[in-house]
Amino acid sequence: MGKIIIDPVTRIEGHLKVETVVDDGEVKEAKCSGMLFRGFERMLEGRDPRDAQIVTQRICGVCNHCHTTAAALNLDSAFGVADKIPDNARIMRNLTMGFHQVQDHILHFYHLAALDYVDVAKVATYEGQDRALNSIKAFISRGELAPFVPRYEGDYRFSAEVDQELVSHYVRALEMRRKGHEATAILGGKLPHACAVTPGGMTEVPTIDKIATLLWRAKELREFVEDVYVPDVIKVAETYSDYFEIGKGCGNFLAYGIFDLDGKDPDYTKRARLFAQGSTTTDLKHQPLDLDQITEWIKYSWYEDGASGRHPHEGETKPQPNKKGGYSWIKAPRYQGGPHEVGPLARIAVAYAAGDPAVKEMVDSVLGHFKAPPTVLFSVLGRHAARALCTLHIAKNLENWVLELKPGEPAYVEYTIPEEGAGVGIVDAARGALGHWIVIKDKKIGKYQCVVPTTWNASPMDDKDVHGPIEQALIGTKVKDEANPFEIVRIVRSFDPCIACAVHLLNHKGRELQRYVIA
Ligand code: NFE
Ligand code: MG
Repeated sequence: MGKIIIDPVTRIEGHLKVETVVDDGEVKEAKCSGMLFRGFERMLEGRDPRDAQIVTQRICGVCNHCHTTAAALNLDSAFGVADKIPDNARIMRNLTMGFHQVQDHILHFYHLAALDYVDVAKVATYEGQDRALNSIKAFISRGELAPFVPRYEGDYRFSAEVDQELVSHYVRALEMRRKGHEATAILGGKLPHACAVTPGGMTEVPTIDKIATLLWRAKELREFVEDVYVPDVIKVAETYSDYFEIGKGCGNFLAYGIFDLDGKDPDYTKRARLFAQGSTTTDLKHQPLDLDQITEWIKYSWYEDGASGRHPHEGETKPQPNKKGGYSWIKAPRYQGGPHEVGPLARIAVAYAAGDPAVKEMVDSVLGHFKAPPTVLFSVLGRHAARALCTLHIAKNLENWVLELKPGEPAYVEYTIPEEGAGVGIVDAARGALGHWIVIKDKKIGKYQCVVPTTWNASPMDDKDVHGPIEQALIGTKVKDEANPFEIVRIVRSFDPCIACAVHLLNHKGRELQRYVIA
């Protein structure tokens, strides 16, 4: 029996430690630990509610725009204007979030995850004219492989030709991400941390020149997703098909839905969205979303006991760094009392279960290609495929949304800040269900809680000692080579964890010194 401790897990956003106990080549126990304490929710208390729009975006440099959107919806609801947002603003919010998510999914596949499967070292034998590949080749010939190391060695299965093609797509993907960011900035005012999305709508207005410049970016991104990203994911899936059997997880899925198709219903759980809200399990039967079913547990988290099991509206964030038994700064959110996976796989599973014809057609076509039943979705490769399909679905809608914009029509509605009140904003961020909750007292923020995607996925055990989704996905996994635990990192990265988001200011007092151990 030995321990494999990976700390930090590289090529993710933030500082995640994964500790597994391996016996006889199998993971018997797994613990996911968020190793940073941040204090965003505490920082917000006593401030003007509108500050939440500005401050929460700074939770993360990767998915800041998801927090932008969630905060705007939250404040719209607290200010009583959730159903009064002009269509122009609804569509511009969809577009900024859509362009953002397309580039973020591209980031995850090419820049964070693909290098688990692609051997960059094989660029050493490249003989073509591609400038990017030739500069990488020059680095390799000098014995330098940064920034592609550290990495594990062994299980790389593509031919040199395919590896080289995929590395060239890694470089093209950087350019595509730039186009996605530009598009979000055109409507968002700037990026990261857009300033034009505000409660009440948008301060940016659509104009003919913006529409034209968004259209070509939308087309280029769609073509990249259709012609490069989706085929590359299929290539990985064909060559590493055993990863359809690995990393199943907890089997419960939660999605808040995203991209409002109309803004009439003030209740976001019932609003028509491009991706449906709800929950499901591996039986793919759809259940409607009920936000009252969300609780956060802290038995194993470094927070003061006493507030365990509360709904986010009643939640507290009181750090207790050396708490006995604690192993993470991440809380353990639960839905209907149980752990739930969130993210692209949950989004696709919930939409499929809800009978969304477009999602069903995409999923059935991929399953048909592999002649496989829907159960293969609940796996490492299922998550990558689901992420690619989410990207495709968004990319196919961007051009239509651009053409729905109406220059000259309003994009903003006035509001007043109530003396007392409460609000909620829910969206499916790139990495999954993201909720912001506010309680207003004396026109100031009384409480603010964010329950973010990676809090769900990388959660520690709850008060009933039930493991979180990533922990469950690791337990039972066979590890072929303990010195190169590919299985563990491939499982963890398939969830696309972001620890900056998951743990809510770095506090030097609360941070332990890390030991890097692979034993
Ligand atoms: Ni920091 Fe985030 C996304 C949010 S994940 S990346 O997507 O919300 O916890
Ligand atoms: Mg929180």
